[in-house]
Amino acid sequence: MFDSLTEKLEATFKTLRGHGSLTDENIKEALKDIRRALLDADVNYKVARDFIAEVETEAIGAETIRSVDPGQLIVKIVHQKLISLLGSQTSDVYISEHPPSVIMICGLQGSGKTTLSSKLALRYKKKGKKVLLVAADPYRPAAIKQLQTLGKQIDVDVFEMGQANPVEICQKALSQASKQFVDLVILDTAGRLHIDDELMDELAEIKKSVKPQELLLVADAMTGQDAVNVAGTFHEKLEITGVCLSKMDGDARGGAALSIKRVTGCPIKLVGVGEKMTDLEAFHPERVASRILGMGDIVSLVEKAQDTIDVKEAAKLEKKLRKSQFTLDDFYQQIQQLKKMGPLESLMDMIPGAGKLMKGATIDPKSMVRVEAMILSMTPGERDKPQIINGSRRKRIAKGSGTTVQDINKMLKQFGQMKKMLKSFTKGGLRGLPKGISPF
Ligand SMILES: Nc1nc2c(ncn2[C@@H]2O[C@H](COP(=O)(O)OP(=O)(O)OP(=O)(O)O)[C@@H](O)[C@H]2O)c(=O)[nH]1
Ligand SMILES: [Mg+2]
Repeated sequence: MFDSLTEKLEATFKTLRGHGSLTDENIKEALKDIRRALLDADVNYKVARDFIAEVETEAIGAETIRSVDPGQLIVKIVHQKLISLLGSQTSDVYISEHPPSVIMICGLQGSGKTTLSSKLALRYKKKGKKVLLVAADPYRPAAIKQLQTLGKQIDVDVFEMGQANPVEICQKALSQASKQFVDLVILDTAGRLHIDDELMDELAEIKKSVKPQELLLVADAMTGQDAVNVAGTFHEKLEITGVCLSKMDGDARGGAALSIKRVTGCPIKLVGVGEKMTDLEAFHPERVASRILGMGDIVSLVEKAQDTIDVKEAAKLEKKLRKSQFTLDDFYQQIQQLKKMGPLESLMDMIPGAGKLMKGATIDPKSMVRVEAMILSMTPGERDKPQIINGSRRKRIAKGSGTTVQDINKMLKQFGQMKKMLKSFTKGGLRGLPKGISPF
């Protein structure tokens, strides 16, 4: 989502690098460009103005350090200031040591509350917690059904009392949770189209009665500065403990993420990056700042890989790679693992420099599907020893996979090249990566 901002900042830094040293003039020029880039990304104008003033003060103060590359120096300052703008430290969701811990989810209609409640439930279920989801939206009958469907999908219990009073629902849910030794209760409350007194009063009453450890607001990142205003009002009225930005996978420009902490004082704790139950990320200011500046975010990438890749399978694969026994079957398994990690474009942003490298070279999911179909149309023997795939076999595979013989030729050639490349990788190029992570 920060693509355009990243691109503009990179262009600014490149121009600066062209100069031998920093002067007041080239600093001013660069700052003007950075300010414009922030505003284009829909950052609150006061936030952008203060940001620029802070960078300017430091850059002018640092001007005397002549030995440093001027471009580098500004990048360093902007990086630090971005981290502070995004909230400095990672604020994780707080879970009480005395169960049940209560997380109350609130926000406007359609912001993503029910989705986020379920994603959170899955997150803590994976950590071994017993979770109870509570349908505290009695106004829309379909709301209960939606939560039940998601609960079933992730195998988490859902508490509901139909159209009863929401305060009562939450109280009853809590007493049931205590009896059943639930570790974490997540309250999915009702949303309204606009912020109104009725909504606020109801939420305040629930808060007073169940005393949640966390009161999280879900704000739609796509709404930009509106999300910031909503967060401000909710914080003022309810003292929320954190903001979760949903729909960060959309084409939002990043302004909400870059403004919320500074404008409202409330930290961003989580981000929703898709509709799937696993599309939830913790918000790490430093990593996001690095991503914005095109420095990549290897830590998140490795974490994501560790989370999704079957470590045992990966270790087996590594062994095969060393012995150069990588087959088309293994290739197929790798494609499946990759698909689990999410869209390739989002992974590319995390690799330093890859964003720039991949620019324009779109990764076509359709071609991945084609490769899958080709491999699936082969016999086990062919997958094991691609060298036996002669002309007539190629024809058969092309027919079976709805492709052409040329496509098969191309794929086999690429596979051969990849195998060669992987072999050279395993000969020492992989040391920097943690054990069990393959080079994909
Ligand atoms: N792409 C994307 N879609 C999301 C994300 N979070 C939620 N959605 C979608 O947004 C829509 C609304 O989400 P809900 O979770 O139902 O929102 P809600 O706040 O509970 O809505 P109400 O209960 O009607 O107030 C659904 O179609 C979700 O799939 C996200 O992070 N990314
Ligand atoms: Mg809902």
